[in-house]
Formats: sequence, structure tokens, C-alpha cells
Amino acid sequence: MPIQPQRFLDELHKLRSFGAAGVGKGVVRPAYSTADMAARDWVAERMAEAGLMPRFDEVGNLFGLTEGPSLLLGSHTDSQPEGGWLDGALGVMAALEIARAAQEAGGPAISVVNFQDEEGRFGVTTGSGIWSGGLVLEEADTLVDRAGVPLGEARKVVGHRAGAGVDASQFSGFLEMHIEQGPTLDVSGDRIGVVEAIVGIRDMSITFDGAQNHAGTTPMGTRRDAAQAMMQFNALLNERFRNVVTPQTVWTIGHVNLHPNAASVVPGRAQFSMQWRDSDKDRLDRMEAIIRETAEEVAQSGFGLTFGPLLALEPVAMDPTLQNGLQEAARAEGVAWRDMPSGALHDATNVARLMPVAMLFVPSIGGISHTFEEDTAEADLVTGLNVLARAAAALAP
Ligand code: HGY
Ligand code: MN
Ligand code: MN
Repeated sequence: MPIQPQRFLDELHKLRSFGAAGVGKGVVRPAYSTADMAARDWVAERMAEAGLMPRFDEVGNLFGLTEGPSLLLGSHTDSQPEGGWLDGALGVMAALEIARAAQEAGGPAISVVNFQDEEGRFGVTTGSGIWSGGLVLEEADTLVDRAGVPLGEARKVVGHRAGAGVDASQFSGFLEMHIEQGPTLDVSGDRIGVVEAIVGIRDMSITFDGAQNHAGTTPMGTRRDAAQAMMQFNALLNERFRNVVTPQTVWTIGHVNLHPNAASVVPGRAQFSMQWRDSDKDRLDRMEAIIRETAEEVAQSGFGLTFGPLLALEPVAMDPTLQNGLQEAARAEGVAWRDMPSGALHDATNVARLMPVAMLFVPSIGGISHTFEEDTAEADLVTGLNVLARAAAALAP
């Protein structure tokens, strides 16, 4: 296949112009924002130009289809509230270049996908979750973002673009290329990571209700300060997790809403996100039990306690045949590579419900992502493109 690395790099930079923000190469392109939909329309035009049939589904997932059975490549172009230019975008633009080269060469059969809301404005990998049947659309429509906007309302912007659903049985498998988003490759010096498995994730919101009051006149002994409850919960949790977790286990309180969030008011309510990830399902379940017990114990000192719905995705092993295809391609390209787990979540987790999936990583400079500073050397982006193209040519039907 006559892939053109420069064309791929030029388009990757062009994609960043939709929602470009911050220092370095940052983007702000959350799902369904004006920048996100403009980027999707631009990708759809590139798909059509490449000889693929662009097709949006009702959630805003965008497919670029070739005729007949094909291998599916892709990722997502939505971003975190403050995101980098490569998280997701790399996998989509590499897929587009390879599918275009395949069209130009008269084969192999490769289709492209650009999933919606991988970054979870409304939950966790929402677009691929709905497409794969892991999330029921009517239920997903009731999920709300941080501002309280329901998905059902936000996805109205897909509007006239939405066509019929895309039948997954036409795809023989799914390959997703992504930046690593962690330090492993950057430290080891390997240029390619072949993913063995993607960790599992649990995510739920927790709310402590206390008593809102004057911060100057309310004695410390009679306060029911919801922020103090949250911080006590966090301290106890870190202590109790010690006997359960491994060095690879992670947990995060990433979003906090204090009410009324004012310097001179004892907070009456603390609502926060609680997320935890591990490669072992039993450990994830044990951590959930500890989270619930600890929150209940803290609430006993005079707080209301509400748990939001639990979002859960189990750890997923990659398909051995596709994984082997990526390893063979890395060997043939003569680059240093290693097998490794994925600590970040990806659309491949959901797509694994429908077909065999595998993933490859390129290094993240400094191991950083989900921030404007995220970056990867262009030589590594091109190495990833070459390995993916070689693997796709060998694995496509
Ligand atoms: O959070 C994740 O792992 C993914 O990047 N959305
Ligand atoms: Mn991503
Ligand atoms: Mn991400």
C-alpha cells in the first residue's frame, strides 16, 4: 500500500485546528461541541475524498465504509475538557491514511471509525458503548454531563447527519492505534507497545449532604461540613486500600462540586467523582465494597449519603491472532517493541463485544496525556503508522 506519512502528518496537524487551545498542541473538543462536530464533518469529507462511504449513526459515531467485508481501524476525535492533539486523533488519522492508500491500491479492504464521546462527557466511552450494545440508547440518553445536560439533548446536534445504524458483521476485526499516555515506552526506549489487555474501570459519583451555614459564626463542634466529610472519606480510603491494591491499581477523585462553593459558607453539599481501575475484576469489586463501607461510616457522623449509578467496564484481553499480527509487523519494520498492558481505557474495550480487537501504542513524551502538554515525536507517529499499515495489510479479509 502506498501510504504517505507526510500526508498523514499534515492532516493530523489540520485536525488540531478544530478546537486548538492552550500552550503547545492542546485541543478543547468535547463530544458534540461546535469544534467536535466541525472536526467530524471535516473527517467525513476526507473519508468521501478517499473513496470511503461516510456514515454517521444517531449517536454521532462516524464510519468510513468500504464495500464488502473489511477490517475496521480507528479511535475517536473528541477530547477531554483540556486535551492533547493525539489522544484518539492519532488512531483516526492513521486509519484514514491507511484506508485511503488501500483504496488507491485497489485493496486490502479497510474501513475507518471515529467513535463519539470516548472521553466520557456522559460516562465512559459512550459512543462505542452504545454501538456495541453495552449501553442501551434510551438509558444512555438520560446520562448527564457536568453541567446537567442529558446526552439525549446534546446528541440532537447530530441532526440531519444521522443515518441508519452500521452493521458490525461486515467487519472481521478492529485495530486501534493510540498514544501510550503513560511512561513505559518513553522510559524503556521501545518505539511500539503491543497491548495484551486493557484494564477494567469503575466510576460513580458520591454525594455527602451536610448543613450549609455561616463560616464565621458556626462553631466547629456543631458544623456538618460536607467538604470535611469528603476529605475524611478520602483519607480513610487511602489507608484502607493499602491491603488490597497493587502498584498498578489507580483511583481518582477528579471532579468535585461543593455547594455553594463560596469562601464564607460552610459547604452544605459535596458531590464528587470516584473512579478506580485495575486489571483484576475481583480487586475492582473489593475496592467497591471498601468505598461503600467507608462512605457509609463517614456519613454516620451526621451526613446524608447518595451513590450515583455505577459505570463498569471489565478488563479485556486482546485477540491473540490480531496481537500476533501487530508483533509480526513491528518485527518486520525492525523497530524495538514490547508487549504491555493498557492502563487507559479505549473504545476497543467495547468493540471486543462484537469482534476480535487489538491495539498498538507509540510513546508519549514524558508519559503525559489528558493535558495540553501531551505530545509524541513525529518519527514515532510515522513508525506507528507503518506498523499499523503492515499489520492491517496482513490481517484484512
Ligand atoms: O480515561 C481514559 O482512560 C480514556 O482516555 N478516556
Ligand atoms: Mn483516547
Ligand atoms: Mn483520553
